[in-house]
Amino acid sequence: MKKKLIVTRRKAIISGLTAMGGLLLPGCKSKELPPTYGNILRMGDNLTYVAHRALLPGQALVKEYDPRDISSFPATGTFNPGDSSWKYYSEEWDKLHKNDFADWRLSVEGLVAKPLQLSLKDLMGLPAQKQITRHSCEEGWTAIAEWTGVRLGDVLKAAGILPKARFVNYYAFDGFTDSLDMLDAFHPQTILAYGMNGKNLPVPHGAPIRMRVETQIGYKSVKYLKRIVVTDEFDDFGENGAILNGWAWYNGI
Ligand SMILES: Nc1nc2c(c(=O)[nH]1)N[C@H]1C(S)=C(S)[C@@H](COP(=O)(O)O)O[C@H]1N2
Ligand SMILES: [Mo]
Repeated sequence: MKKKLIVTRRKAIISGLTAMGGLLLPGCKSKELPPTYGNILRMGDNLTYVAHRALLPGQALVKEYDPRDISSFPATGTFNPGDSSWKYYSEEWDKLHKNDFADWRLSVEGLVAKPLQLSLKDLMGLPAQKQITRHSCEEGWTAIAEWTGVRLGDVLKAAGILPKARFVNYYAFDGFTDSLDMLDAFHPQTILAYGMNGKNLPVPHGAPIRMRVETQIGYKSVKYLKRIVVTDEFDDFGENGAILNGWAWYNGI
């Protein structure tokens, strides 16, 4: 009897999902579903993505905090790409670091009218934005910090993204790679951060520049940025990406 109930319930869930898919699909352009749609193991991602996109206005802001809420902030994952005993050691980053990142450039390329090579000075010359937000790591901890940077959207506008563009891929010196759809890339709180709590971004937290994606879980905020590529095609980035490491591509908070 109990078993039957479970079966029935599962059927209900499945038909619920199908109904929801049916409801959403007819008028649904592919951009209203995550690129991981169709993978049965990733059904949960589809629901989070669709629910967030349907229920929240695209540009809803995340909560910002008071300076007195700023907390201690552990560094995780890679915390020094210049450590040659580390498996993600980057000689390139190490050299740039030793010269105070004077030669560091952020490459913005792909489906853009004008590819850019931005120095730290170039980025700091764009309108700056400060925000005190909570970071949530998939491992269960959270921390609050003040970030200073430029809107990713401003950089993309400066490069002139082409109409076909659908994703913004970003690559780090330690191999970390991820992507955002256009809604999150142009979210007003998605910034390229060069400052943390009023100081230059410290090495453990991603110097010289990290992504801050305040609308999603911590691992989307990739540190040690090197390259941004605008594209019209989803890439899971193999073992450098979230999916193969068991994480969701979309993980809205
Ligand atoms: N390049 C790079 N970015 C990264 C990581 C990493 O290991 N390398 N770890 C991610 C994870 S899982 C989290 S929770 C945050 C941690 O940021 P923090 O080290 O500033 O606390 O960075 C994210 N970005
Ligand atoms: Mo994390």
